Amino acid sequence: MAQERTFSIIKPDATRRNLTGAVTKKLEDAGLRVVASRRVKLTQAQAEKFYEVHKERPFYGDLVSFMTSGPVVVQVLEGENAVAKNREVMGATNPADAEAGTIRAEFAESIDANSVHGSDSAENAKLEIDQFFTEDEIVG
Ligand code: IDP
Ligand code: MG
Repeated sequence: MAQERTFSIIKPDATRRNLTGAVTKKLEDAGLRVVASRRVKLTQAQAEKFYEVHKERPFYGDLVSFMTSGPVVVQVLEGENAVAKNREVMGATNPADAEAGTIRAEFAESIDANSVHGSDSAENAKLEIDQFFTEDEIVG
């Protein structure tokens, strides 16, 4: 498969515990390249827009609060089959179900404070990347 891009967020539970490097190492060890990265504190509006697909879910309010509770690191990852590869190295949403060695198995605190976000499709990856980065900020 050709090179592909995906979007990643290192979530507030991970930045709070100083795990930015440890999480990034897992991504790099999986063959993903960080081609853009920025540490930011999401605004309420940014978090609401980013998680709009989950608006009707009961956890939406808590999710937006959590994602604005501290700094995050937004990243563009590049590599072969990057969307699927990132989902694999992230592990299942609930860390209790995540495979050993995955980011969530090793680092997540709970199903909501689960250390990382990763796009679930190439189409969503493009939309998510476009929310945070311009093309000239992505250097492959
Ligand atoms: P994903 O992050 O593995 O793609 P999604 O289903 O897209 O999982 O959910 C987005 C985020 O919402 C999760 O990463 C997690 O932080 C939070 N979340 C998902 N399900 C629950 C839940 O049942 N309770 C609380 N938070 C949840
Ligand atoms: Mg998702």
